[in-house]
Amino acid sequence: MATVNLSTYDLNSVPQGNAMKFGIVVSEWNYEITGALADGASKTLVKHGVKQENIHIKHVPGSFELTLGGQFFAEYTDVDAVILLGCVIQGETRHFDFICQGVAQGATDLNIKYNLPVIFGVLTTENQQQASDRAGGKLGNKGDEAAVTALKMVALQQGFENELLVD
Ligand code: DLZ
Repeated sequence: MATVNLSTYDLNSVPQGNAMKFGIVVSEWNYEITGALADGASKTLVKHGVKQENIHIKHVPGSFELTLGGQFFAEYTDVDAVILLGCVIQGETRHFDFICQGVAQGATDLNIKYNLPVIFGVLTTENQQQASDRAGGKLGNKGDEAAVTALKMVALQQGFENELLVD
């Protein structure tokens, strides 16, 4: 089966982030994966004009804590968007399901509660290989994709705030 690099995107379609600020919350569980996601997200933001000093990275113990980490950014900072980065790998128990459900719903709730783009950059995989493939491996880097999504959502919001019609 042919492999597809999920992180391929049209560079010209990504807004410039020169005046934008971002918070990134990174889970320490599976850090060899989540660290690579954070690296990808950070580099992608910089590639699209975001100043290094406007990228704020904080760590939480596990993916379940990503929601509260995101809430701290929303409550205590003036970032334009938050990127949540984690990696949950299926184990023998149902822990996987509860963590995935919790953080997915938590991220959704934050978006709505704060009217703030909170990007879901959590890998939910069956094994380590699937995670590596998506953290800088043959299927790209989900952190890059999360950064592009964040840039697009901030630009969309700013368009609404400036009463510009956006396609
Ligand atoms: C406990 C746990 C397990 C079993 N697996 C993962 C995982 O694959 N990825 C991850 O990010 N975190 C895991 N955790 C930790 C939980 O996210 C959380 O930190 C603990 O349940 C404490 O709230």
